[in-house]
Amino acid sequence: MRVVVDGHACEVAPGASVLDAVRAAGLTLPTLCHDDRLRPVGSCRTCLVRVGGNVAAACVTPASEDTPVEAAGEELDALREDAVRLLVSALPARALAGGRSELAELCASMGITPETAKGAGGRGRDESHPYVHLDRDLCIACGRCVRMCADTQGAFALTLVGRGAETVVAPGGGGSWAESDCVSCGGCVDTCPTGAIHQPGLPPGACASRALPEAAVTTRTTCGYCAVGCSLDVVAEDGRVLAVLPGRDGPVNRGAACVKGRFAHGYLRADDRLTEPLLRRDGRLEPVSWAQAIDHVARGLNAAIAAGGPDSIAAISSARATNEENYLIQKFMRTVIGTNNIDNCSRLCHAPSAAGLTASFGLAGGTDSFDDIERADCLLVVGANPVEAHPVVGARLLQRALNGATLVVADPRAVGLAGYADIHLRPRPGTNVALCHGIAHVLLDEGLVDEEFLRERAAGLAELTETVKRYPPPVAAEVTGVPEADLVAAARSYGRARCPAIFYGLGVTEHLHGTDGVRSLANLAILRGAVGTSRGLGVFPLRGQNNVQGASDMGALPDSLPGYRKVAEPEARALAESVWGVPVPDRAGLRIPQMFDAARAGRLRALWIIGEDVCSTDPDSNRVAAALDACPLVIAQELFPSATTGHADVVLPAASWLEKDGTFVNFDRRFQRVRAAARPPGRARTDFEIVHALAAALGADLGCPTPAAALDECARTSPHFTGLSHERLDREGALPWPCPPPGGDARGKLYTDRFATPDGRAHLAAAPYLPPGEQPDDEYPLLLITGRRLEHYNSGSMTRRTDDLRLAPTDHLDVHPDDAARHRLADGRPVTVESRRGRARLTVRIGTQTEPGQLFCAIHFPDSNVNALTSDHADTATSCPEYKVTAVRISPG
Ligand SMILES: Nc1nc2c(c(=O)[nH]1)N[C@H]1C(S)=C(S)[C@@H](COP(=O)(O)OP(=O)(O)OC[C@H]3O[C@@H](n4cnc5c(=O)[nH]c(N)nc54)[C@H](O)[C@@H]3O)O[C@H]1N2
Ligand SMILES: Nc1nc2c(c(=O)[nH]1)N[C@H]1C(S)=C(S)[C@@H](COP(=O)(O)OP(=O)(O)OC[C@H]3O[C@@H](n4cnc5c(=O)[nH]c(N)nc54)[C@H](O)[C@@H]3O)O[C@H]1N2
Ligand SMILES: [Mo]
Repeated sequence: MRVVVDGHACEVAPGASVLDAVRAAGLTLPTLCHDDRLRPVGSCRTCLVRVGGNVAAACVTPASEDTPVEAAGEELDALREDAVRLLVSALPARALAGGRSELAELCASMGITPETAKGAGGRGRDESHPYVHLDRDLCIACGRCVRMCADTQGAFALTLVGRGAETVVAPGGGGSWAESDCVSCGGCVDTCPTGAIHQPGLPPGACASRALPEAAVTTRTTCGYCAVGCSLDVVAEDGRVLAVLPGRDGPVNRGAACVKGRFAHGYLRADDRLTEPLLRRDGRLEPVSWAQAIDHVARGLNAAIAAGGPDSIAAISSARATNEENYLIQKFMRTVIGTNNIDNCSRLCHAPSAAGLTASFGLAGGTDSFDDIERADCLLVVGANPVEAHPVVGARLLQRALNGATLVVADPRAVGLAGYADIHLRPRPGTNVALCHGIAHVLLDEGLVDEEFLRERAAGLAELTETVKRYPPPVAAEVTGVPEADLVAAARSYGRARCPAIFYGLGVTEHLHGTDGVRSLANLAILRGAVGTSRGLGVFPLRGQNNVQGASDMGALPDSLPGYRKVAEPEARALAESVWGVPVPDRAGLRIPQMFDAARAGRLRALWIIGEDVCSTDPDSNRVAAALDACPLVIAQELFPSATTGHADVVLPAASWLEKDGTFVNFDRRFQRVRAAARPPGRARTDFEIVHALAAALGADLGCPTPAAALDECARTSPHFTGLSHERLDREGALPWPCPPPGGDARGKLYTDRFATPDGRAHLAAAPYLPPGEQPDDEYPLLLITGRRLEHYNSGSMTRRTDDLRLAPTDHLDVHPDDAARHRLADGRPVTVESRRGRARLTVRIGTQTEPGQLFCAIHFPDSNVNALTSDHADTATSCPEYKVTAVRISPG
């Protein structure tokens, strides 16, 4: 569309505002209530222009071909200046004193001096929240924070109160900010133009992006908490982090962040951070030099090899560490030690996704790019709570739902997105396969399937049809506890959508039949032809840790080399051997639970645990501790003392994600750069440096002197990664795998031509529903679900060492009021939870998020001992623990 601005024609997109047109003409207009990320409201009157002769706010006026715009000129300048003067005159002097806010800059550009600010103030502050402070006197009621909170985050925690000049932002509900529904994403802090809402540590009247010291250095990196893969700009001075700002151009987060990525970096300088190697002597861990520690480990490993061979050594690599570190660790185990005993935390998490998605589609990752989410008109979210566990994705999904997409949530608990769902299915934990088969039954029965796709591109329809005959809605309803009508309605929503998308999490994978759960969910996408086509967005596993996808991609798995090439296959080994120059052992190694079995049986002589607190987070933790105690040499590579370091013989202090260089792979298979923004404390070293040091002590040279060199080498070990390098990622930003060389097509959306299975087809899976490993009975009558809460992360080792602890100070057991009454539990009081294996202590929280007979707690406070309860039942295909189903009993005290 052509719009004339001050006599010059300029080109803008249809639907553009006059503000867009003025900017397209190369002019700037002052704006205060406007933020490009938000819907415009035109309340501050600082962007006044003439449109067809009439004065109008440019941000809310649609541009038109027929109506010329006047933007320049003394009269308009004066009008705009008056609007700003009027706003400023009501503010106290400190509003402009620092000169480091959007408002202060605007005033300076207009020649409005600080003396203009003559307001009396006195409206007070709210400093109840650890990360977000409010100085009410500086609020100009522009409403940006309110819109940010509602329209991008979907938290609806803020509102404007008062009338006229007295209008001011306030947390909804009338209480303090800390008591409000604020999810601490920092969106309001980022958009506030006056610094009324500001970050503690920065002066009121200062915007974080403007108020940081001149000497501060900003480093672009990728968040190291969950696998969303938010781009963050980390501002540090003298190697210490001052602030973390979400990258507006971040490919996944687009300027958003969550409480952890945005604010929870205080752990970096926690008093008890490990800063030097420790060696156990006479039962106590004592500081030693790196040389002593590495020498001790090297001699221990040599002794283990001498006594039990290479397979008596095992390593757990870290899904928190970079790709390059994981690559190097698996290379060390395979080439220096000579064993495939290497695994990573994916075992506890999304191993069933890797297995299930590979079997159904061919590759061990999500099928599509999250960039396409705006196209989805039906979201099926199964066993995932992204509002808390992947908040930036959760917020985007919620906005899609608020903007018209149908939302179907399958989760036993009423949390997060379930509150906004068109249909909320509450299956009994462990019954997903029956639920999916019930839905598939309806799809087939009602002809809501893509016949042509099934004929041309899928396999296994006859077998699946036979299986799902046994799951008509009444049967599926009986097994799952989901009302028949809801199940049918969910099937019709998914079946009739133009572009449906499936998101799922641990509520699908962490079960006795987790891989079947993944596959029965994938069936739905195949039946609809909603994968590998423009008619759907396939299946997104909401993978967990920052680099759990990458750790597996890099081959930190007992049966797979980099790129999921199987150690058992001669061609796969031959390729790795040609790059590494040494033979690769051909027998699959031990999975994590098998490592513990071997240790308890006296067959494991050394276990190297890198960045996983196995004694807190692996199931049946009393037996895990027994395994470590039975193993002659346990090395724990950690940031902090933990339950696991308590059983270690050597503790090596590691650098964290803010202190190192490399890449992570996020939940939709994107490689993104990680860059050091801070210095590791004391003598802590990166995992990369530690592996090299250990290899050198054993007389080996792993090559790959730098992380960049490690990724270059990795690119030669698998066709999935040939086009990847730090240099290219630095230039082009995020890149998904499979990633061919530059010029090739690195696409987020997979399988548009063919599936990556041997026959090129998508494979339907016909396994029947089988019950969970553990069921409530008379002795243990309640079913405990375990999972996550927003403020803390996994073992909590990092978030408990930040002010997140003020937001969520304790661990709760969610109990339905009926169960609380039956078991004489009072809200806020201690409760003992017992299973067949152990005992945990938590604090009761009575509410209706859980169904009667079901309990929920998180895993973030190891002292509560939650994993003493969980069992060693595990996914029959991948050994992923059945964390979501534990039979327990409860008693007060
Ligand atoms: N704040 C925060 N974010 C995190 C983490 C964290 O610790 N804290 N951890 C990260 C990691 S490692 C991971 S893997 C992800 C996990 O992210 P999610 O998978 O979203 O997390 P969970 O809370 O473990 O489980 C998801 C949901 O599954 C439901 N569920 C349990 N059993 C069943 C079932 O049988 N069927 C269905 N349909 N649902 C069921 C639970 O009620 C729960 O709401 O989060 C990542 N992000
Ligand atoms: N009951 C129950 N248990 C569960 C789950 C559940 O839902 N229920 N979920 C499971 C899942 S999905 C997961 S992923 C696991 C997570 O379990 P863990 O992997 O044990 O938990 P994290 O807290 O993510 O990180 C482990 C350790 O790594 C350290 N660390 C962080 N960054 C680095 C680094 O760069 N280098 C090194 N060397 N160390 C680092 C941290 O200090 C922390 O102690 O828990 C599992 N346990
Ligand atoms: Mo996880």
